[in-house]
Amino acid sequence: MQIAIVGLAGSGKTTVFNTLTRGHAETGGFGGLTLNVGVVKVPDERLDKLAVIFKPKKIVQADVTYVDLPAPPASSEGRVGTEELPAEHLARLRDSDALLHVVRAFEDPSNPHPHGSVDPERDIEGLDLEFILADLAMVDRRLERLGSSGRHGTTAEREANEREEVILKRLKTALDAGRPIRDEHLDVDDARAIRGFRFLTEKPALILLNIGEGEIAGAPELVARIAAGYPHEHALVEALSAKIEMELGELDPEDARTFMEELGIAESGLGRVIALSYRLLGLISFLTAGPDEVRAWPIPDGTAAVDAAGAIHTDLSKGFIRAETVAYEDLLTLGSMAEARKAGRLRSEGKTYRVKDGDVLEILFSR
Ligand SMILES: Nc1nc2c(ncn2[C@@H]2O[C@H](COP(=O)(O)OP(=O)(O)OP(=O)(O)O)[C@@H](O)[C@H]2O)c(=O)[nH]1
Ligand SMILES: [Mg+2]
Repeated sequence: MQIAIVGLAGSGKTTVFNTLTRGHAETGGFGGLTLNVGVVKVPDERLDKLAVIFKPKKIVQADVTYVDLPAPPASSEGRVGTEELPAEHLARLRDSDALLHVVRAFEDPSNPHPHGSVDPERDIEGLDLEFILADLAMVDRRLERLGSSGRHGTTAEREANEREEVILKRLKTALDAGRPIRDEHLDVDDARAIRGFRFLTEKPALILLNIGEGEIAGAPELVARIAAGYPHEHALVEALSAKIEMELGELDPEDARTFMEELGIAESGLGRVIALSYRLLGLISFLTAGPDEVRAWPIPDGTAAVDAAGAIHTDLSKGFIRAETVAYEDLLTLGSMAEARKAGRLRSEGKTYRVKDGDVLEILFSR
């Protein structure tokens, strides 16, 4: 799973990246073109609790990759233009599963906003428009090609082309009206037909308002206001003081606690953002537990047991017999798989069983 950190120049993308990855990438680059990549372990206290029971050799958390993309340079017309992004960056962006859109909400007279004022709504709209234009350019190019060469080929090819044309025209109407593709409620077949384009406005987005340290108390109100004005599908709004979180991450836990008390912060925003990005991607975790390892496996919500087995290894999916399943809470209360079985809480589930978050699975398979 990969999440792209996007946003206007100087909004705090690299600061957020450092916070999430506990990294030390250079901030304040102002239009520098460095791309940062980091892997973040998803905190999951269930793993620690299971480890007490199973005493495994290791604990493996689920992970998410974050890519910090530099803001696109201003185009000749003064817009930020995705077309000006280096090809490698654009490919990274398209290959991401979701967007973490960092928006400047902090005031800092010593570091003026490039547009002269701090205005989160304007900035959100600005970047959204860029992404809409980038998708629209792809749709137009493809429609043009389909118009000229799409009439050739076998019957099956022509039919597929016609079908694609219908979907793309629908997307064009939406994009022309300023609507992101994720608002279109495409059915499964249509979504599959356009998957190869990796449209930017189809990706789920987490709008992260980067607030100043003096604005933490007002954060819920700000989030509510921005969310009310952003009624889009697969979009969440959250606030974080990136600079503070980055500084917190550099302190040892005791000092961090004192610092948080001084600032009146109840909990660190870091875990919240990681958990939110997980939710945004529609991911859940199933767990495996044994003497070797206790581990969380990320899968899309709705995954069938046979496919969940495949996330561990393709052999497990090919030779799938059944999944011995117990809910994490039951396992924790009862203390072992054997006790769970005695208590009738261990279920044998077949291929099509829809795996739930926190299911502890043992896959039985034949080679
Ligand atoms: N006062 C204040 N400054 C911040 C905050 N977050 C980031 N900054 C500062 O804003 C400047 C830009 O932050 P970066 O994280 O480099 O922003 P960026 O979006 O990565 O910038 P580019 O990569 O150049 O587009 C740096 O000087 C940061 O220290 C904040 O919450 N409060
Ligand atoms: Mg940066």
